[in-house]
Amino acid sequence: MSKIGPNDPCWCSSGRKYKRCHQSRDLMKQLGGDAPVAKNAKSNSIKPGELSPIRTVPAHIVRPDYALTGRPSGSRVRNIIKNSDQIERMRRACRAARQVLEVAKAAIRPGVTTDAIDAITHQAYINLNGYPSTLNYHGYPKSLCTSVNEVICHGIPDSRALEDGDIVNLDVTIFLDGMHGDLSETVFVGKVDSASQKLVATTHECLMRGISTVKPGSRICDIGRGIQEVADEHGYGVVRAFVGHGIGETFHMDPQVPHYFDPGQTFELRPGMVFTVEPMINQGDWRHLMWDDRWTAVTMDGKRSAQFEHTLLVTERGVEILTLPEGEPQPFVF
Ligand code: EYL
Ligand code: CO
Ligand code: CO
Repeated sequence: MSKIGPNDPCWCSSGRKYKRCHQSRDLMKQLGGDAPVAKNAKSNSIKPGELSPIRTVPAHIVRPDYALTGRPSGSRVRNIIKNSDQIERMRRACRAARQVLEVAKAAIRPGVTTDAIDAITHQAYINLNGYPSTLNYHGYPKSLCTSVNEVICHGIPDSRALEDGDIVNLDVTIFLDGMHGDLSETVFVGKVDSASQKLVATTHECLMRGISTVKPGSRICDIGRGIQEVADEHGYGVVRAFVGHGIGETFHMDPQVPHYFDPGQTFELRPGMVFTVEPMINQGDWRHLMWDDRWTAVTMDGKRSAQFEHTLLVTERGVEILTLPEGEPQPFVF
């Protein structure tokens, strides 16, 4: 077989240039699967696996602007206050995102590869008439993120089989009715050690404490203050490099939502704003390393990290969580 050049079409038939698709993974394989490994990483640390070919989306599914090019068009959204039509479409997108996440969760067990989770999830988006928002977003190659153990976020589904005792964050975003809906949960694979159980439970508590501050007149920094208070009680690190984000017609827009306390973030919340809160909480140090794939963020010390994410609407009376499970009551109504 002749060697593929960086500008040749990728072998996976994605139609993208090799250098923009599988080249970095293939190189890593040749070099022995080397990923930057944390100082204290255990021998069972997560390593990059093989990627399956890019999955296709049927022609009748309405796509976001970046689906072909990988680049969001950059047409800035002028108004971050959503009207009642936009809010109704956000509710539908977020309800669908929740349904997709539940499908992904139901497939989790030891021995299943994260790529198999991607395949199942990809079909679930399509069945709901939605587009998987991560697919080709800045060139991201898959339909959800699967972040295992010390992977903080943006783990790419690959050939690695989930193992008994793993924790895995499943991060789902759907584009439906012209809106993106974004949520994630960290789940257990088989029987998980008590330290990991505590990390995951506390990370969920961090998310809910942050959300509890959201109401008209409160400030963006109140969210991070709440999250940081809970994490500090347990000696956990709050990741600073990745933040929550405004969401709607575009996947990521203003405002940015830090998960740590930054008193300079005085932006005031108003009814009609929609954004995510998605704290990443580390057992140890808050700092991260990036794998050579330029997507996967791991903890610097090799200890585990957990994350939960909801999409929220600021209402006159407080906050409406748009990505709650069907039938679960809103926890913060005033
Ligand atoms: C793709 C793009 C660098 C996601 C989120 C997938 C990853 C690394 C560039 C934020 C940013 C999900 O909001 C997010 N998750 O909740 N990029 C994301 N990608 C990607
Ligand atoms: Co997400
Ligand atoms: Co998000």
